[in-house]
Amino acid sequence: MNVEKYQIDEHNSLNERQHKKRYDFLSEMLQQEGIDVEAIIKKLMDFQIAIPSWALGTGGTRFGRFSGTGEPRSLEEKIEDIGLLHALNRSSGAISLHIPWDIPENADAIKSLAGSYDIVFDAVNSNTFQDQKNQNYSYKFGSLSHTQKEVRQQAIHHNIEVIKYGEVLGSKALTVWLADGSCFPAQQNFRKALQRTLESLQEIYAHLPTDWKMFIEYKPYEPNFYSTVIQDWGTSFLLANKLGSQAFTLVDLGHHLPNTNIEQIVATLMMEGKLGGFHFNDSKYGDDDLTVGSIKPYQLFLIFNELVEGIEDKNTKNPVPAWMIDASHNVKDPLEDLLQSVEAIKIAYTQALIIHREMLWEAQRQNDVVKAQEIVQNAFRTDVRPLLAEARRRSGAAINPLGLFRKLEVRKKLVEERGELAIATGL
Ligand code: PSV
Ligand code: MN
Repeated sequence: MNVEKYQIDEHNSLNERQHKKRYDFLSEMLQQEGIDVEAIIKKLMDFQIAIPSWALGTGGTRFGRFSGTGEPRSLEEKIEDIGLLHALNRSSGAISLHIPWDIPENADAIKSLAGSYDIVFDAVNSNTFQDQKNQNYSYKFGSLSHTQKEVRQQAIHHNIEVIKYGEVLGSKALTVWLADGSCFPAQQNFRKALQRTLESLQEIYAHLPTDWKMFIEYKPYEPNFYSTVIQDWGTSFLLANKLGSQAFTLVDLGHHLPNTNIEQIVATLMMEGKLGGFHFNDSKYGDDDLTVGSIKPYQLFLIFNELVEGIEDKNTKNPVPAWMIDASHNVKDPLEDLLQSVEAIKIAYTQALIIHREMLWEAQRQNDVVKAQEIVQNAFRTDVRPLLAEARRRSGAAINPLGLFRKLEVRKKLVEERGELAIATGL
């Protein structure tokens, strides 16, 4: 199914009056504070967040999976789902593919299908954390870091294949996340494992097209529980530096030990021009992969404060990071969950945009701790949702995407089309 333009127009005209009141009130207040509201609206209209191809179905845990209904059965249907999201919010105009979960068999047809929904291909992700059918060697004891050359070669070859798939689709980045590590002390020689990983990555990097980036994702534990070869941002940063100017660190919000100051990591990486990409999600304890902003919205805002600070500072040479969601939906409808996540990301981004930078820098220069806190918390406590709604309205999206999703009974229609038991590939 598609969400048609007339359905959006009808919804918007029903909601327009109330929206206008809220928007006029907020924009007037912000303008009085010297904030360029039009510039923010423009930034919001341009802001796109890639949807992971693996998160359009219901996820599970190692204890089981409670399937949803009407899930996309193919890559084509996943693109159709993202098309629905993008029609509703005009902020989900990209897809991040995981290979081999989502191999584009007919790349031209997939590319033109995506194009018909105004969707482009973001980073492609390799998978050497699971064994595939017909694979010669197992990744049980690692992939790019494996002690045996043949296993490493197989994993290197897979990454090169993933680049090739991405090239045909117009992707411009490869994300490498390794499950490699160890479950028990002394199982692995840390130094040698990292050295082997570097050498494997160097071989992959040599196959990277010149206009591509490589994102190296770190994670402290899981599925290995004692050590992970690329355990933290420092290790990823070290590898990215050794590889060269096309390699960057990717920050996944769920890949930190409790209470890690992620915003400071972001700032450090941006200072070095090495923050390449983001995987958004939220968590209470570990890599919970929950809806963005559902547990720690203040942390998300503080992260965006650093991102905006880094992006807007002309002296920072960091490229604008690739924005992606990496979540798993165990109890919610995946499409509703993704709509909520995109909204949460844009709220945090907007709250960071309304921070009065000059005033904040001055308070920091003066060591006026109280004022600095007031400035950022004032932004955080502002309900910026009317700005998001206005950006959507102007882009031809719905004033209230989730409201319209429910009103149109999208999931019910997808079930009618695909059946109750349609199950997506992915997590
Ligand atoms: C690993 O936990 C991760 O965050 C990586 O990005 C994977 O590619 C993704 O989740 C999906 O399993
Ligand atoms: Mn991730």
